[in-house]
Amino acid sequence: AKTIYRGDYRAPTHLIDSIRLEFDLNAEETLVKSTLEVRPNPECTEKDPPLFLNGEDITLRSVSIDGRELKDGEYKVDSNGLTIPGITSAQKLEIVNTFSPKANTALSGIYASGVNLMSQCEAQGFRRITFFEDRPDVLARYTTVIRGATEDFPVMLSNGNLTEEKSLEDGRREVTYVDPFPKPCYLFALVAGKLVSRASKFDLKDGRTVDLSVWVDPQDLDKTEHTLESLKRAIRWDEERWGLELDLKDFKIVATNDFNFGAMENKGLNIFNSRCALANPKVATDSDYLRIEGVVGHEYFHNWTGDRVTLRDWFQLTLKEGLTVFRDQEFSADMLGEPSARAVQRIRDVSVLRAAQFMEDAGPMAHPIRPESYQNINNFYTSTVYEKGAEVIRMLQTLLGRETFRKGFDLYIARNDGHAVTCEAFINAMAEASGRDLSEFTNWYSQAGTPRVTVRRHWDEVNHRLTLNVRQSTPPTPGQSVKKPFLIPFPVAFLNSRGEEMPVQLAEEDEAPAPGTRMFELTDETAEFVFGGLEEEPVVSLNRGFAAPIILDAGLSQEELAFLAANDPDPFNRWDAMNRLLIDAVHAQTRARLLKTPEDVSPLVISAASKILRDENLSPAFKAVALTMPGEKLVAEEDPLIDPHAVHAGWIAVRQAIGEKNISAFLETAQANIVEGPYEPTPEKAGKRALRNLALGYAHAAGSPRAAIMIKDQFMTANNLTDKLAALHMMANSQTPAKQDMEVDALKAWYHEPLLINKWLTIQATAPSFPGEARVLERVRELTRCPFFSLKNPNNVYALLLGYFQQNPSEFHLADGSGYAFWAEMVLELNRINPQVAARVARSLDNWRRYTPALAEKMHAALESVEAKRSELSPNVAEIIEKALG
Ligand code: B3K
Ligand code: ZN
Repeated sequence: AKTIYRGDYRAPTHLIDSIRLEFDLNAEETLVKSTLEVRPNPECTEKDPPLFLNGEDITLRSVSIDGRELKDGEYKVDSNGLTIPGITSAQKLEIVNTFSPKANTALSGIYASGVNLMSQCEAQGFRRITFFEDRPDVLARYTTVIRGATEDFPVMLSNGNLTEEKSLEDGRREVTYVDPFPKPCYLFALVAGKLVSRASKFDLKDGRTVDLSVWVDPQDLDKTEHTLESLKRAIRWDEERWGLELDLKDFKIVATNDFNFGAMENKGLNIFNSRCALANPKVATDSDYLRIEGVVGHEYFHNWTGDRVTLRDWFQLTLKEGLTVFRDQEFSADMLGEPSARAVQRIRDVSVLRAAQFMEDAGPMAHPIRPESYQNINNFYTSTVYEKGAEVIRMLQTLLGRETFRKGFDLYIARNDGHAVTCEAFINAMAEASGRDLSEFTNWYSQAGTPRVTVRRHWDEVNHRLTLNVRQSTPPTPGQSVKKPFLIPFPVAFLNSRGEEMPVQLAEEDEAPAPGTRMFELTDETAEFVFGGLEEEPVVSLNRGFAAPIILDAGLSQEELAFLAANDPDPFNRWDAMNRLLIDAVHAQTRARLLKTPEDVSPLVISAASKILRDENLSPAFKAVALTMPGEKLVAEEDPLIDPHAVHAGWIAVRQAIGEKNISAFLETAQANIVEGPYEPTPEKAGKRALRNLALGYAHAAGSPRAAIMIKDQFMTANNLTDKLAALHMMANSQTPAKQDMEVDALKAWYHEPLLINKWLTIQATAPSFPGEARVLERVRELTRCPFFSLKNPNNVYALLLGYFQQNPSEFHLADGSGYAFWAEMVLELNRINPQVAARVARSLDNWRRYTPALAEKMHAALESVEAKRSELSPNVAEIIEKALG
């Protein structure tokens, strides 16, 4: 496949000022008439270049210029698009084409979802609707006319304002939408079908009243309240925190069960995967409620960071995604209120980054947040572009301070509104607002890989001075063997033996600052800091709040980690210390298994866990995150060679030891954290549920019969999905014979609700198998053939197959390689149906080189078996496989 390089950007040959689209809807075959006002781009340096319009999987019917139909030979059409020479002045171009929504299983362009039609144009779906310059720097004004049978399509929506609505003589209806804002075609949307809505008026701060609505299948109307309320909170927050107002009279959200991604920020008409939009206590857990609020916020915030200020080219993706993730993280944190609750949000965000992005940065797909090249842009909607991109924005806020950052943000919006720009636009606005040269900072945009920061301490007992020697280095990544140092914010705090913060005073300074965190910056490969004015040797608390996305080796002993886990006033670092103790404990147990030298789980980690569990000053929500076992994959990632079975056994041993040594405390905690009354997804109540379920999990893992009874009872009586699902999950992960009945009961009750079926599938895919039971591989394979699973439905695939391939390492990495063979089979099947989904599944074998040789060899063979079908592979999958083998 062809590689596209960032440096090869050329301005468009022609500009398209306006487009009028007329759709005659039909699920089998839809007809599109597109009228374009085209003119040569004065900024194009080529002399009289032909006009090229992208078009894929669509059938051209006719092309006319200023009313004259072009004959064969006056244009050229192939599988990539339409070429028309001789457009050297402004012209009116009329194109008629058709496509089939029903046949569109790639879910890109316009496709059928149940009885409805949905669109998804980002990144390159518009070319599957009509011929157009499908690139984000061509901004046009859209008028969309939709005609459809009244019976099939009682609702027809597109971007902008409804300006006309009429019944046609043939029993169809026609609607016209005009979008007042010029936009790139990736933000176009069309939705039609039998939808109903929950609507509400909303008063903006500037005095205008707007219409908000959430559109769904009729059976989902009772799952839209949280969506609508989240949207209102997002609008209010964007006004208050960033001074940004909604620019439309009307803002719509649509939910669909068939969607490749989480959601899409189409101008004024956001389309959501139902799992990121629909909630009620029966179908959504506490974390679903949070995720929905976050994603509704994310898409809404794109209206300014993405839609009004858009991208010049797809290499700039992080300009809108990193920034908008940063904004949605801040929104979610603000919705939680007080600082310790906000910390829980930060802990969750960092956990996601460490689990997914650090792994990506260490594998064959490692890329800078702004990639230098790609084969298929859809493969670059990654946790690097999104989550690491958000960390890079957050570092800017940390370095410049909130107030200056806000000035820079305002400048960025004001200056670039209505334009398609590059990441430089953001950096330049920040540099100008702060008066600071940020050129050193841009390494974060151009270099891949996670920096390692190592800190070594020297305590001078005579002079009471502490020296920190800091070294940063970043391992090589594909195509980047040597790295320059990064500009890294480096917060430092000191604790005395009572756990109180001490002043952080440089030895050369005369005055001690107030006790607390002090911000420094790392700029070179090495740095030395000498601190004085210290009454005793402090315990250091570094990179508080995860100020930089680095792997920090602070050189802390297990005792110091236990001290921080018990005492650090900074909740993030307190969690981090506990988390590190847990990870180290699993490492120790894994090693003990590999070396066949049994050892007890460190009493330090057990007592640290018990202290947190019993600490009356900590919130339940915090205790729950602090005592959550780190994922097996996260732990394994730090091993020189991964043996998933040894890690699994080590993980089980640590959880069991913590459970056994604290069994009564866990049972008491479970008892004390029952949430009474009707279900509410508030942070306090959700925190209690999380802690109760965590406590039950530990007690159950330690073999407590009482815990088993409480779990069963919870499954039967819970008035909410959080508790019910947690109970089912705990049972499915244990050897109890009662689990079969529970699983069957759940399936019967959940059969008609796709959201619940997906949760059920994930439980099956991520459970262990015990002696005497069928292997998970066999169960998963069987489930792919059952009537409630379809390879055509991305959510089914993510729930079952990604669950198995990516969240159940000890069952997937079977010694005989049969798990990998099944992976290859699924990738090839999906490749024919939906290349984007197939490519996501394909990434499950990315870091095969990291495994023990026996496994690595079999993973390699599976990759080669897919590569052998090269000629059948979509460009999406081909790129992933090629890079994995690379
Ligand atoms: N911008 C969309 C992503 C679309 C994915 C295309 N492969 C969702 C979001 O980030 O808001
Ligand atoms: Zn986004």
